[in-house]
Amino acid sequence: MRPSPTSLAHWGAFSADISGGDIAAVTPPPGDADPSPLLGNLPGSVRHRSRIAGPAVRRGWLRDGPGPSRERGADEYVAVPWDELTELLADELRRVVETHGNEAIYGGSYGWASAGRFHHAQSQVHRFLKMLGGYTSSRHSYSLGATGVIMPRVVGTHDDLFKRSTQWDVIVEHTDMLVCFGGIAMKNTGINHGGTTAHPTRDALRRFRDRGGQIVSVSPLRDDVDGECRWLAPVPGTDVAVMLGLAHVLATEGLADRDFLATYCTGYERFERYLLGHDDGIAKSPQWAAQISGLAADELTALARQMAAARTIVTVSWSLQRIRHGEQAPWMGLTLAAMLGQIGLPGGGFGHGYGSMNEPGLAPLRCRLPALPQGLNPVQTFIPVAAISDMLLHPGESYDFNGMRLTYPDIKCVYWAGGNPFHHHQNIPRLRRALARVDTIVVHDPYWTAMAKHADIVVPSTTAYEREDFSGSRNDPLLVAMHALAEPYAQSRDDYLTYAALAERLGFGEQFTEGRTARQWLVHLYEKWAAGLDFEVPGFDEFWAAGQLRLPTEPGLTLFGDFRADPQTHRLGTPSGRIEIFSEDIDSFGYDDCAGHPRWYEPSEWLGGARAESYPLHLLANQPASRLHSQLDGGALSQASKVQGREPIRMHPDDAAARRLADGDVVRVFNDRGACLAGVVIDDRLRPDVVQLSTGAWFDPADPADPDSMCVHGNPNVLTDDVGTSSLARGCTGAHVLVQVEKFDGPLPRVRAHEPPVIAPRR
Ligand SMILES: Nc1nc2c(c(=O)[nH]1)N[C@H]1C(S)=C(S)[C@@H](COP(=O)(O)OP(=O)(O)OC[C@H]3O[C@@H](n4cnc5c(=O)[nH]c(N)nc54)[C@H](O)[C@@H]3O)O[C@H]1N2
Ligand SMILES: Nc1nc2c(c(=O)[nH]1)N[C@H]1C(S)=C(S)[C@@H](COP(=O)(O)OP(=O)(O)OC[C@H]3O[C@@H](n4cnc5c(=O)[nH]c(N)nc54)[C@H](O)[C@@H]3O)O[C@H]1N2
Ligand SMILES: [Mo]
Repeated sequence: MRPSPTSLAHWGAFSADISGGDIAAVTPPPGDADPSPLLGNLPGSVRHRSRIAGPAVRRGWLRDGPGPSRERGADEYVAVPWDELTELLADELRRVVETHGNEAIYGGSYGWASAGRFHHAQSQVHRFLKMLGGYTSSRHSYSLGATGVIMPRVVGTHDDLFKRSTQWDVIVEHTDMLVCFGGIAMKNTGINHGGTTAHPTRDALRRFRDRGGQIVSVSPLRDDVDGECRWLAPVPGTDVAVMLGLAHVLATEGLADRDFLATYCTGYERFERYLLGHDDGIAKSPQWAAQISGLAADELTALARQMAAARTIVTVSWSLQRIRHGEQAPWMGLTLAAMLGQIGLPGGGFGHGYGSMNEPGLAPLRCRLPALPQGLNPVQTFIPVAAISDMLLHPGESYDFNGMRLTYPDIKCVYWAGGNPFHHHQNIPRLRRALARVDTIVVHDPYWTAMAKHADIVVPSTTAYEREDFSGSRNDPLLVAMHALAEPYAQSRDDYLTYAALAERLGFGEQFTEGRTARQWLVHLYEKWAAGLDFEVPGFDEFWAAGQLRLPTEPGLTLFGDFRADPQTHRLGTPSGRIEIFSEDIDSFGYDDCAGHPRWYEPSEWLGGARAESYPLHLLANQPASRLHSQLDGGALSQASKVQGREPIRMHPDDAAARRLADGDVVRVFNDRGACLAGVVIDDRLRPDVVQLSTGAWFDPADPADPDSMCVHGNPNVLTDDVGTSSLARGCTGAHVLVQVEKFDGPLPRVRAHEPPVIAPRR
């Protein structure tokens, strides 16, 4: 073993012991107060059996040429040499462009890939496809599909809600009550895209409580807050009704800050008519909210009064907008905070995503980070990111999005690098049918994910630990040098080299590489960045040898503090320059699923609706505590969480007893869209009738040839509905789904998710 230099993952910096060409052990840096347990998935990941060893082409595609195919996901592969792969792929791209135009390439390629500013998979693929003449792109994210559209319309930004949020130190010092919808899930705070080197949340909450601060967690799961809190467990998906109930108390008991609403907001009166029931005859009172949410009306009344009497911050986790009508929860949370009148005061107001990412609450950098220039996309066509199956199944059809009427393009080639749609997308049976329709699917990934197993052309990428890079994120003070920890596994290659070879063959090699090796790009990006800074940084070699560089950050921020202090100079980027509790623009779109002010809509998947008669359990498909999404599902931490090899499903003791289930049983989780197996964990920290099965178990169909096949491993996206949040944002709604659970008595199918497919040698 030799000790090696440091690297960086989305969940933290580390140094590694290397043995046999793989990571043998990892050690977090001494400066990280609360290192993420996810580091435990790294040992053994470089040479894991699920790695893609070399370029491969699906047998049917090689035999029949490009075209729709239902064999995807069930076919064998043929190993091809790199030169042949480059030739086949370049020819196919040329064919698609010449026959169908660049719009026919879907290069949205959503996903988290890995940390690293240069080798960032999406930056590389987008740069390459732009030089090829462009591609149909995607907008927004699975994380923040609804927020990304609604918040710019009502507060003029969504980025600043996270980047320039009220900082933990300010909350610790000034806040009395932290009322958090969706909790502050410690499991989620390990992570930030690009990498994060310190984890301050646990310590901040400890200091907050030490000062006498109170946490109220509104969440179906008790453990969405670590340690002491007041736990209110509503029926999932009813938070907007709860917020309206609280708002009703403020409005009717003279507790709403009318000066704040008049000075800093617009449209409160229109909203208040709805709140008080002036037009529909339904007062959104605590009693009304209690009937919907299952919480006690008295408790809501008391809570509202306490919130008005204290320095209170209302936080809304990102999970609350990953549901049908997901626009409403952040908008209503903001409205509730506006009524309290504390937005912009230290420790009061609104927060979005505390406990969703290691970003809200952390000081932002005073400078930008180095980044790979990508150029412009000559193709204008885009889709909201979670509309992929809709697009592939309905070419030429038109749809509403954010006040526009758009048309789905006719996609012939799907090009993916750095993401896993079989992890992130809803209704996998539908996704499989959609993917069967295109001519060619190209996937770059280090691992044989389900997406790679549905590809026609499989490109083996290196992992971040087999190449040199640097990385950091905008709310973290360190730029970290990522030294190569191991040699590239088998025939895997950096995506950069793959694109360079393709570009060369397609006639734009020099334009793509600018004549630089990867190492030369690192130096170039660093030096160009350094030249644009208004402070001095060491030269690249010095930075590289030191392993990290500390950058200046902006401490002491309060969200919208500037706006509060001077609403004229610091107008918000909304049409009125203020917080829009009523938005004329949204109202003018006339959508029946998103009105001009926040309001309660019945979710499609919830325990109060008719669908619950057939599927009486509300499944929360939240983020896994044991990994980042589907990444390193084969790692030690993730594997240790499995029950008989299946993803754990947590159930309340009453729900388990009603089905005669015991800890460790394997169950079939199902609804009318699909089914999966999972392993029972009985836990009373859930509201009854709620079950929790996190995302991220690799999709593993019992019969790969059948698109409706059960997943034997526990991927909840075989169950979720592929429907957008509303006509406004069309965001991902995968966090919630109604299901039934029964004991699985059949012979247990083997989990093959992490086995490579059959790969034949090239004859
Ligand atoms: N039901 C349900 N579904 C959800 C959610 C939910 O709450 N419920 N949450 C959603 C959210 S918020 C998100 S962000 C998405 C996440 O969805 P994704 O971001 O698609 O999930 P990941 O597993 O992170 O996929 C990253 C892939 O990139 C690969 N990769 C890593 N490094 C490299 C590289 O250098 N090059 C290449 N080519 N590939 C690389 C990894 O091996 C992995 O396969 O899931 C969404 N899906
Ligand atoms: N360990 C780990 N951390 C992660 C990730 C990961 O994969 N693993 N993914 C990262 C990414 S990309 C993202 S976008 C963020 C996502 O951050 P979030 O979307 O906030 O994360 P979730 O875990 O889906 O949800 C947080 C909690 O919200 C609660 N919740 C769900 N629905 C409701 C509801 O209707 N009402 C209320 N009141 N509460 C509800 C659930 O109990 C859940 O545990 O997490 C990031 N952090
Ligand atoms: Mo996300």
